[in-house]
Amino acid sequence: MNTTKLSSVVWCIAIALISPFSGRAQDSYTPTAENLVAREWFQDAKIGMFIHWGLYSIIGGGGEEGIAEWIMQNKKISVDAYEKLPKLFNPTEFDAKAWVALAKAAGMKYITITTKHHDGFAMYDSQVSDYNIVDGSPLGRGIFRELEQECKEQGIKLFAYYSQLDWHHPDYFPRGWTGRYTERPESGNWEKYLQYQDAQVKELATNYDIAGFWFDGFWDQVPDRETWLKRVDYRIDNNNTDWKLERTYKLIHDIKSHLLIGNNHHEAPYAGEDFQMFEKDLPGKNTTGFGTAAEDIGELPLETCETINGSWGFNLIDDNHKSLETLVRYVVNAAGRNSNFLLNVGPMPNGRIQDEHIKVLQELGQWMDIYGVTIYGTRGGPLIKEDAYVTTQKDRVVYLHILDADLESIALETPLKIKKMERFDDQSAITFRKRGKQLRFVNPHKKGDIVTTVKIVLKN
Ligand code: FHN
Repeated sequence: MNTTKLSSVVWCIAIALISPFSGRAQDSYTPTAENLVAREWFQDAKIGMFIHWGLYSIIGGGGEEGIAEWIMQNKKISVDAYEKLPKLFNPTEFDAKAWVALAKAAGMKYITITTKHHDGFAMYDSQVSDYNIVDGSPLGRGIFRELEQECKEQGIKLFAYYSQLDWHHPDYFPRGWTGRYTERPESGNWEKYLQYQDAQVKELATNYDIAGFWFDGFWDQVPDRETWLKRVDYRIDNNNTDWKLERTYKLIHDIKSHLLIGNNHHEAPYAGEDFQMFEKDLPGKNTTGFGTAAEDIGELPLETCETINGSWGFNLIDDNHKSLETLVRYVVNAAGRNSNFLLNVGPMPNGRIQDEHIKVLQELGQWMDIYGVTIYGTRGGPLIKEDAYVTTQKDRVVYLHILDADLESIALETPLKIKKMERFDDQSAITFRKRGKQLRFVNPHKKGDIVTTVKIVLKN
């Protein structure tokens, strides 16, 4: 090695040793065979139910639009005042069996639920802190355990949403850009907080039969909201805190290597993660402004999450319920972009899911009963035209989902060698012309189609 090379190697090692940003995630992560199998399952599963449920559900947004699980932050509620809520949380109508059955009826293959949201209250029987549903609420039942057992019973998987951000724990310090009105002491021990977080994560990974973790709140660690709204790379600008992701991810994978880890940090994946998520957006669209940019889409399985109305947690006045058409188009658009769709409901404080949501979920399930073949187990592509159509593919069949009913005919360029084309639902043949790479056919749209799905069978 020449001296220039040698000095640059020494320099790199020195930077690695002194840099506060070194070793943020597992530097190298090789998923195990079990983990790769789990990723395949995840990609095949395609739709899941997201559930935001916690103390905040009692307040239902306080009569204001846009507030639900963020009420502690948005209404500047102190820890002392918020701590009155557990005693009021008595959702006697909670029925794990009914929730899981509803998810199944909607065609969902997994449930992801808040085991701890930003308010810090654990929805499972945590031994690390008694700020949890079993020790703290009159209900006194571990709803996460009940869901775990019911999911097993009904054959669907369960993921644990876990907020890294914590508005309750005194050691979550330095504060990020949220949780500053909680009247906690302006001091704390960051490492102690991480130990607490990891102890809870360990409980969840060890004691529950789950499929993985859905982390959130990592993005809190910037100085202010303005910085957060700008596209920031948290690897560089994160309030001088180190989340020690490598430690948390390794802890989980050492317990059960198949557990899938995703983190809603809105950035390119970090090593140690197994799937990448997108919030209120199709992958890469970033219409929210705080989402993940197109160039940050990595190689991992993808998942996009969305609210069934406008709120994650229960909001009393939110009537902005999405229609069946909107949800079906979301499912199809996500699958066409090789992504899962995680649809959120915010159950009410009595433990029930709103009737409007039950209805549309059942309708979605009826649509999935017919069209599921074109979604489950497929991969996105190979054809896509924004707002016009997307495709999914499995083996020698491509499913073309036409989103634009007004398109009279479709002309596109593709090397695909086509044996036959037919409407998916009634198998009626579609006449097509293929000259070289040019494919042309009349849009077989029929009145009542939410999307018009065409089955394209490829030649061997
Ligand atoms: O702040 C949370 C929000 O409450 C909700 O949990 C969503 C779900 O994707 N994630 C965060 C915002 O990015």
